[in-house]
Amino acid sequence: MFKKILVANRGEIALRIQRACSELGIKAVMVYSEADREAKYVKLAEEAVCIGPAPSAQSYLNMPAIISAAEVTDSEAIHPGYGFLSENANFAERVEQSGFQFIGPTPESIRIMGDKVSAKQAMIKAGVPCVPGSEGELSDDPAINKRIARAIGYPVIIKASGGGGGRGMRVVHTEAALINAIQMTKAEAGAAFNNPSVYMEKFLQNPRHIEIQVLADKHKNAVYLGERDCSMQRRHQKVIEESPAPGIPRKLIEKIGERCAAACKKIGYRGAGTFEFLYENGEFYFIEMNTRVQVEHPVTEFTTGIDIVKTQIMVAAGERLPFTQRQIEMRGHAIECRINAEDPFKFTPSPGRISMWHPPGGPGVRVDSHVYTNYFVPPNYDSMVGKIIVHGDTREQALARMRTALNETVIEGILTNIPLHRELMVDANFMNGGTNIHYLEEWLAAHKR
Ligand code: MV4
Repeated sequence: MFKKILVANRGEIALRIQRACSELGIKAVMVYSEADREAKYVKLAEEAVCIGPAPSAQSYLNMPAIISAAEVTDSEAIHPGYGFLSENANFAERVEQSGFQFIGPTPESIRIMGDKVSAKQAMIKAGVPCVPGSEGELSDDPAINKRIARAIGYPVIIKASGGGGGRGMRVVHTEAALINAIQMTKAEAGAAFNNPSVYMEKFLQNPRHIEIQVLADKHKNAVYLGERDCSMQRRHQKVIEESPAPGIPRKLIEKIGERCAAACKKIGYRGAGTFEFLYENGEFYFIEMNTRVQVEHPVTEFTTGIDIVKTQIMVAAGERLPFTQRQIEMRGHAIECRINAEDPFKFTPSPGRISMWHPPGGPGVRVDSHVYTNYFVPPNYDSMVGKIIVHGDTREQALARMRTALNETVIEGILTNIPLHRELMVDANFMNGGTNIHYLEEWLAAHKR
């Protein structure tokens, strides 16, 4: 096992990784920008290295600064967390070329999944069901593209191969609009991702966003840890996640989960990963794979009892997965609310000093946050200041626990989205379960203030 790991991230996930290291008896070296000197995990750290000024481009995205920090501290491995460099294949490659273990999949796996056309091709080959669409990248031939769209049936969606997470997409409703839409998307993709490649899919009008968590080791073992429903989102930012996904038959989840685990074995995947699916009319359609730990991983940790971050570290060190698929059981229901420093209904960021931080507690309540009373939320990064995660025997109990937890929480000095969460936890449709990816935006439009 590693003796020392460098944590190349900030915020709640930096603290989460530091805690996992502590439990494993590993020293965690924390890095921080000039804006993060006061972070809790920096104060807690035995060793911390300043890697640059506040802007991410000069600190958390600064590869030479991070690799130098690993060198000067004699770290053996680098955990990238989520965001920043976590899904950058070139970073993973440079980490390994510098003699460190990258805590994540191989650069090759990251590269395949980063290109959405090659990701889809790998999944089709591995037997994972995908959205019907073009076989790979679109050509420049208008006649061929019209034929593909006709075969799929309108509406179709044009997506940039270098995009993902909602960037570089365009919905097309008629043949009259098709050729121009392809040209526009290609031009934007060339400028934004330095990759003009685009592909076409059937546009699903009212899907849910369901994802499957996987873990794999370096010995061709892979398991799935059930699903998460991440449909409650606004502008591609998830707001609430839960597991299990309400109303989806267990047999169907098991079938798709087995496919994901089998695909991991087939492509030599290792580490934690997430298969993203759209779910509509009882069918799953793969769209993308994330090759990092995700914000919402605690939901799965609650339902399976498995520590995903500890397991990431263990498999990176070459250990075998300490459980088989048969030993993994899902229990109860978990819900996560992301707590953002923002206006709860206008969504304008609200950085600043937190004059009072009083987190909730009690049975089945987990709070992952790096903040504390008198902490200053810097304006330079994502607005998420923490997550409240609850677990109960049933969805109803989890909902009741979340309402209690949100009522207990006191955060003063900044605005947060807790008032929004409190309203959603008593919303009849959310309480009923199974709302789709458009629900929150429609709800906000109907509850204007
Ligand atoms: C789609 C889709 C409908 N049909 N693909 C958006 C993010 C990216 N991961 C894929 N996305 C979508 N792909 C087809 N063929 C609708 C979306 C989509 C979406 C997906 C998941 C979560 C939120 C979303 C919000 C808007 C659109």
